[in-house]
Parts: sequence; C-alpha cells; structure tokens
Amino acid sequence: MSTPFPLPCPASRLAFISDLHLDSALPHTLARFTEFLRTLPARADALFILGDLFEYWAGDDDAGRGINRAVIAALKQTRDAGVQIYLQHGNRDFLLGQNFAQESGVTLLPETVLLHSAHEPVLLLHGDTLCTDDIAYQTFRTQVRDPHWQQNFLAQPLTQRLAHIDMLRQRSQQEKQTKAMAIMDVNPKAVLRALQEAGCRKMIHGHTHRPATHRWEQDGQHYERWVLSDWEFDHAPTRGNALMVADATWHWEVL
Ligand code: LP5
Ligand code: MN
Repeated sequence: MSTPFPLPCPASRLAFISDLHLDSALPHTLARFTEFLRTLPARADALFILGDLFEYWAGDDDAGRGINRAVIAALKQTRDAGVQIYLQHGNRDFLLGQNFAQESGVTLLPETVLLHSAHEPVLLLHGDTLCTDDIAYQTFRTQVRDPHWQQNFLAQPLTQRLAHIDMLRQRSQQEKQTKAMAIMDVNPKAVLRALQEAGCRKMIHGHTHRPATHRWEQDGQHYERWVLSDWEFDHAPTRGNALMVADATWHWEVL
C-alpha cells in the first residue's frame, strides 16, 4: 500500500462512483452514466471516480475506439459545467494517462488518496490493493504497474496491445472461476492497516462489486468502509450506485 496522497478539496457536495466498466457492448450503462453526469452539476461540486471507469484502456491512443470519445466529451461537459472531476486508476484502466486527462478535464489521482474536504478525512482507493490474499493477482499487478513494463507495453502497436488485453481478459475470467470468493474480497487486516497508516477512520473503495456500508469498532475507535457498486444496466441484475454527500450527510443514491 502506497503512502496516501493528501488532497485538499474544500467542496462540501461530493459524489463518489466506481467500476462503471464502460464499453461499446454496454450502451444502456453508458446512457445511465451520461444521464448521471448531466444532472450532477445541480447536486455536486466534485466527483470522484474510484477506478474502472472503462472496461479496459489500452493507452491514450485508444481514445478513438468505440464509445471512448463520447465518454471523454461527457466528462468535459460536466467539468465545464463546474464539477471538479477526479479519477483514480482501476485494475482495468490503469493506462489512462495525461492526454486523456487533458481532453476530458479530469484530474488523475495517485492510487491511495487522503481526501480533506469540508467533512472528515476519508481514504480513497480503487480497492484491489486491499485484496492481499489474491496472490496471483497481486503478482500480476506488481508487474503491470511497473513504469518500465508500461513503457514497453505502450511502445507496442495498438492492435497488438488490444490482442494481449483480449487474452488477459479471457485468462482472468477463467482464473476467477477457480478462486474462492473470500480470496477476491478485501483482507480485513489490510483494511485496518491502511486506515491506521493514514490516521483516518473512513474509507471508500470499489473493485469488489460488493456494495455495503461496514461499520465496526476496534480498540475504542469507530471505523467505516463504504464499498461502491459496479454499474450494469445492459444485463440483469441491473445495478449501480453513487455515494453522495450533501448537507454533511452521507447517503447512497441507488441508480
Ligand atoms: O477486473 P476483474 O474484477 O474482472 O478481475 C480482477 C483481476 N483481473 C484483472 C484483469 C482484468 O480484468 C482484465 C485486463 C484489463 C486490461 C488491462 C490493460 C493493460 C494491461 C495489459 C496486460 C497484458 O485485473 C483478477 C482478480 C479479480 O480482479 C478480483 O480481485 O482475481 O485477477 C486475475 O484474474 C489475474 C490472474 O490471477 C493472473 C493473471 C496473470 C496473467 C499473466 C500473463 C498475461 C499475459 C498477457 C499478454 C502480455
Ligand atoms: Mn476493479
């Protein structure tokens, strides 16, 4: 777990979403997202996307594929309407880079952020780093988050990168079927360690697709872990949520 990056953001109306997995094959999910963005300026001053906005991202030269341009335009419009948009990388779109950020008006954030808003400090992260029991994934993650590995990968032609990603997605699908559900969830010790190292009591993450509000007490301290849902509006069961803060009240908006 990397040291949390302190992010001052004085706004009080906040929105958090994660794991939209946007893809050309999922037009209804994209429609829900663009509708969510269209109505957001009336409800929030800052939006935090906690990773896996896209089903996959092969590099910023992938911006012209499928729905990608439409997503970039919708983000830019929302930014221009006054909503500050922050984005953390997920395990599927960690190759989103500065060109994407510039075109969409989004600010890219480091993998672990300690947000100082108008409310209590909160730790923001995609969530995959908390799944420490998934050794095969963590080994893979270390490899692909290495800047040299990424430089070499991005130097390959786009068609070749897309072919690699296709193979990887198939392999990941297969491996997930043989992994125990508990292995693919967060490790409680990793959660507590992350909170204690950051010196805060509240965490928001996605990745596991197990939406919940966990509250517990440990050594006289009260802790909270808010887990965002993935979004799926093309196949049953449809689902998606956003965590909203308004009037100092944190609440789920079920989509
Ligand atoms: O995302 P989710 O929830 O479905 O699964 C994740 C983990 N899987 C992944 C892979 C992504 O789903 C698909 C890749 C997206 C594109 C990345 C772009 C650029 C990289 C390109 C690299 C070629 O993250 C899954 C976890 C699960 O979360 C729960 O936490 O279990 O992890 C895996 O399944 C990984 C395997 O266990 C290990 C895979 C090793 C593969 C190594 C060789 C790959 C060679 C590819 C060709 C170069
Ligand atoms: Mn993820």
